[in-house]
Amino acid sequence: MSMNTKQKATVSIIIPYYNSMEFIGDCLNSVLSQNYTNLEIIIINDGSDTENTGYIETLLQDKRIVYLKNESKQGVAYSRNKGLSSATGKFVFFLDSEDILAVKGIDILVSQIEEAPAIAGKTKRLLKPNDLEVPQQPEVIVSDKPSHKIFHSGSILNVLIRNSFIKEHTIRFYEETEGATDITGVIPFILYVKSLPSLNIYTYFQRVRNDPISNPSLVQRSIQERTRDFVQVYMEMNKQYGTSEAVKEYLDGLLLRFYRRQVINIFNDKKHLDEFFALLSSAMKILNPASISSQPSHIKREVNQLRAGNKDRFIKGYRFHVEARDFKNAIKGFTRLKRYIYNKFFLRFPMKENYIIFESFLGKNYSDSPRNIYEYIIENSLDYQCIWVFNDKNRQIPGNAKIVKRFSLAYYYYFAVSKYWINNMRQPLHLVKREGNVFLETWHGTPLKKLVFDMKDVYSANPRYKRDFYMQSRAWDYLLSPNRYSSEIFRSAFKFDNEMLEFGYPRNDILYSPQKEEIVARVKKNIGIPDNKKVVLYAPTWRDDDYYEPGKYKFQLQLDLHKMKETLGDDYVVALRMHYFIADDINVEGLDGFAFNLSKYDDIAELYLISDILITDYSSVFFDYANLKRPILFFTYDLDKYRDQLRGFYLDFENEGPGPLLMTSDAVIDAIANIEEVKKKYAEKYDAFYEKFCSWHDGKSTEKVVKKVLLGEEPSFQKQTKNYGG
Ligand code: C2G
Repeated sequence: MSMNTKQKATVSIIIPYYNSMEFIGDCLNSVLSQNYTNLEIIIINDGSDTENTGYIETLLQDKRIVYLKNESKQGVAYSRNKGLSSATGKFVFFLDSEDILAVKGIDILVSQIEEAPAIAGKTKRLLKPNDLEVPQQPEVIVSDKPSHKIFHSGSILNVLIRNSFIKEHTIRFYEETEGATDITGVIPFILYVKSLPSLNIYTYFQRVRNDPISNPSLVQRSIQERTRDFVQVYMEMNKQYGTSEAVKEYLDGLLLRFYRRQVINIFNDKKHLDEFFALLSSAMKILNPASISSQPSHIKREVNQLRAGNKDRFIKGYRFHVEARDFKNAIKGFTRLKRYIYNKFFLRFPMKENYIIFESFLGKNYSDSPRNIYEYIIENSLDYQCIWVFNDKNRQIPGNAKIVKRFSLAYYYYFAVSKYWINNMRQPLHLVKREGNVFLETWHGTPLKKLVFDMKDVYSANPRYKRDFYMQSRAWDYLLSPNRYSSEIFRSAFKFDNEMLEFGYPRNDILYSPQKEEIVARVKKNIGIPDNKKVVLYAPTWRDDDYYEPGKYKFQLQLDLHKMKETLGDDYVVALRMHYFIADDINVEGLDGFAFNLSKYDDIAELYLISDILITDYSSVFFDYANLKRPILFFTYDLDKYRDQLRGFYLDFENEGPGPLLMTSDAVIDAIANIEEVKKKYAEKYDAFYEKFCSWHDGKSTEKVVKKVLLGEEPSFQKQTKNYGG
């Protein structure tokens, strides 16, 4: 069969690698498991740091791997050139170290190339794991496409190239820039090859990295850096190959494509105006004017002004273009229109110095630290106009706060004019903060599960999660911290570098209140829990992988409530409290008077107060509950999966946890029946736990926060200096 003769040809796969440890394993696996085995795998370590270098060196067992190393970072072009110099295969294929080859990808490309100098496969963007399962066409179809179409994005990836073609035309990448260097390797194809075969089959998965902040890929660098590189490459290639009509047309096409997609963002920051006007102007001056004939009229106008070097008119036109785009977007729907009004009008209204806008758990509750801060203001008759955000416009709360419905026009108005924003979660990305605004982020718990930049995941439900989080948290002037352990985590996980208020959580003041007993009596009465019954509170968290849609998570109750009632019903009742992300309703039918579904109850702190025992899993609730020094049981039926696959923990939970980890409903019932023994057994661990996580709390956290943030007083108490480790 002809297949066998083709199998003999070696394919050199060139993989430049720079600090992308979390991806290279998948990348190499996809290469090593190709059914086409005659490979020469050339990895060029571009001066990665020690940890990354160590990691990659542990992967190099296969004899087909050629490992090259740059002493310091030289860039992708240099590395690819180095790879090319040592490539001995009949074919060459460039693969990036975060990307993945499709099963049989190389086989299909080799079997279809015939005599062509190169062949292109189809590329799929890789955002989430199931993108790898994209359905393939049942039959391989090869069609001829013009070279400039194959390389329309300027990328050299996912093209199997005949090495003799590379040698004949001395293909090399331009090393003077970091980005846009692929183009330089593409030029010979544009010069010498009219069309190339192209497949209808996915052969390459190109990962969209989810952490453009700590580890940006080349295409995720700032628009300014990318523009500088692009223009430099454009000019240089024009100098070298501009006399070829085909290359000129190709380069001009790339320039116009880049301009149309990116220019709207380049001038966001006025300080770049002169530099980028000059840069773009110099590039546009050598553009062939015929190439703009098919462009829309505003692009034509802008390009002509750039060519004429007419800065003032260009800026005017450009601003008009931006305004027109914003307006066009705004009138696409009421939601967009409100955002537009917020940006263009409300933000220009005078700021109200004594307005404070509060939100807790995305407008679902009147709760958490924002509530305590608000109540401190009312109790002390401080002169502020308070505004609360709720999903339900008819919410009633104490005091005379203005209630606004989340995302209504009034909501935007009050966010725009209020000097103070107090929120326990992230604000929507589109709520741009104005100058002079003070944002107090209270956050909502001591972290157990890994957060944001400490999450090593390569995929996530929202690939923009890390970037968005980063942008949102830049707006926080103050972040509350409940303990030293959290302060350290917030610095690394959020990359938070503004002021951390290490006062403990206002939400926990109630747990130290002198009126505790009255509160308990009132709350129990309101709920209908008899005085003579003890309360077990079950408050689990949510699972990242179990949802109906983003923000709406499933929860399957694993506690056997009927058995609990039988065994413990004489002494206890159970308060069930699901996380605010849980959409499933808990069924308490037939359990009247024993099980109370309090998932919609406003403030969990009141439920802590009325309960004698807490059952939770991986929720931060136990860090707060421990302030009460009451027993805690962990119902961790899915511990391995949760810890190892979903999130990973900051804490040696099994050893440091202030209570037992129980895997079955029966074990939980048993522990409750023998709670005195559990208490004794965990007494020592509990004390250590309290010391590490609760000891900043003294019932006065709210006062400290208000004095610092609103009244501008420096706290008069001693700041904690003891280092608790962790
Ligand atoms: N919560 C609640 N009821 C639950 C679970 C949580 O009212 N059944 C509230 C508690 O105030 C808790 C907070 O929501 O402290 C955060 O819940 P977690 O279960 O810890 O989960 P998450 O919302 O993912 O936040 O740094 C902490 C983390 O970000 C955790």
